[in-house]
Amino acid sequence: MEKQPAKINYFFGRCYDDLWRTIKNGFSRLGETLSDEFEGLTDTWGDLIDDFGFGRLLLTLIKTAYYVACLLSTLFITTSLLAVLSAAHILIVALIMALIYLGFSLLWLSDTALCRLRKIGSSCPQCQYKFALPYYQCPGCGVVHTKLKPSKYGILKRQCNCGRKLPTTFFNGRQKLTAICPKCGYELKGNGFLVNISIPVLGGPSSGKTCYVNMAIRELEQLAQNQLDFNYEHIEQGTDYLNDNLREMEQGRLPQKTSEMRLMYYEFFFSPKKSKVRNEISLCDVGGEVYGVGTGMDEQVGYNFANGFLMVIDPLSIPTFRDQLMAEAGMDEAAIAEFHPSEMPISEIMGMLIKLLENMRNLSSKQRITQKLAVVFVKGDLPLIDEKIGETAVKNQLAADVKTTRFEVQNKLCEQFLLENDQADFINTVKSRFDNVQYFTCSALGHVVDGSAFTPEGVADPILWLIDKASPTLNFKKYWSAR
Ligand SMILES: Nc1nc2c(ncn2[C@@H]2O[C@H](COP(=O)(O)OP(=O)(O)OP(=O)(O)O)[C@@H](O)[C@H]2O)c(=O)[nH]1
Ligand SMILES: [Mg+2]
Ligand SMILES: [Zn+2]
Ligand SMILES: [Zn+2]
Repeated sequence: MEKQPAKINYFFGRCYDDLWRTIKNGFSRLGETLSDEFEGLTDTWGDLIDDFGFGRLLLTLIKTAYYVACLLSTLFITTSLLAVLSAAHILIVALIMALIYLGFSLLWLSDTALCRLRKIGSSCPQCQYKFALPYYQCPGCGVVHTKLKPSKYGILKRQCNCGRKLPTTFFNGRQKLTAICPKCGYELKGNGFLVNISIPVLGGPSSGKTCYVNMAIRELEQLAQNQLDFNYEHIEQGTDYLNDNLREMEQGRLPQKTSEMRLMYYEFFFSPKKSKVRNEISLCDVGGEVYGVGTGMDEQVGYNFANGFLMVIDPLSIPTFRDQLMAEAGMDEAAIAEFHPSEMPISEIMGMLIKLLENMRNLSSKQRITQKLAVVFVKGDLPLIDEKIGETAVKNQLAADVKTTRFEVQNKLCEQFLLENDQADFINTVKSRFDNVQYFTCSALGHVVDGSAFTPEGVADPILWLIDKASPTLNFKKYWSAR
């Protein structure tokens, strides 16, 4: 573990020094005594040689007997006693250490297991990286602790060099400290005890991503309160335009075109009221031009860390459907222009994503992408959509075949629609590369600009589906069965 700005815990450092020092002192004293006694013996005989006499000889013999007795007792009795006491000392310390290490291991294990099982982790809206343990700042001196977990610096708590005691696990409040991104130093607004679910939103320029993301978040907030018994809270990271966009859209005005060519993180907490771990949902919007060629999409690691992908499809970006609208629904160019059609072909966008993930993950062209994909037809208020793939079509099919589920019907209708409109390539690519794909139809605005407030339809479902699939603990069974 890299060096931390904290004091090493007594039992992991000084405890060994103290033990070693005590034993060393004992034996070095023993050495001194032995050498004193030996010196006494040699001195006596030295004195006798210098000044010989029978009286002195007698005294020398008595002294010799004394020193030999001393030497023998020191050598055998004291040494054994010292060895036994040292061994007892080592044993007692080892026993205490074993208990401490056991406690330490259990705590470390449960903290780590909790993180792994619940998929605890944060994502950084600035550099797009994801990590299990952020850096934490000492509230006393501001110094950053890079690995605040049970370690030699402390088991439940550690003492920062400034003297402040810091908790080292989720169980005793580590998450209340200020968390910092280990990659770029960004101060994270969520507190680290989170499950992050990040969902990049794909779609060409003017396909409807920004309208969709903002309206979907608004709808999720309402669902949280009215139907799901969830807590919703927008995280003010300063990386999104949620408040501005919603204010505009509530007045019946359109959000601005997204000029950012980097993923913009719209983040919010979205968790059952009683749950301790909070879900942090990140919907990532971006200027649609990024899905064109040579735009630096490959620098954005956020795609690699995604838990699911949401691709919006503007039906107007499919040329045959545009023709059909003109032929069958009597739309002219001016009427189509009111929907601000997207021009980028959907296969091109999907191709870009797959190529990007292959490069980032070293995948072969046969390997699959495990994250779930929601394909969402937006601008559902266009003529013909409701009867072909929208709510009316779904309800008719469900009534005709009671055995199928809503999800199956949605997939069937949308795939059929794409096939009829020469998009077999798209369907095949998606099927061959993604493990789990679900189609949806919705309308973020409900109508073209006419001065009145917009009326979104069905925008929450795709995100709920992706969250449901990505989260180990959440499921929206009740919600789906009520649909
Ligand atoms: N009628 C209708 N129009 C929509 C709907 N969603 C989007 N639009 C139109 O499509 C235009 C583009 O939508 P945006 O959400 O800005 O598109 P975007 O994908 O974010 O585009 P970029 O920011 O350029 O990548 C909007 O200005 C609307 O005119 C919808 O549900 N209904
Ligand atoms: Mg946009
Ligand atoms: Zn970062
Ligand atoms: Zn400190």
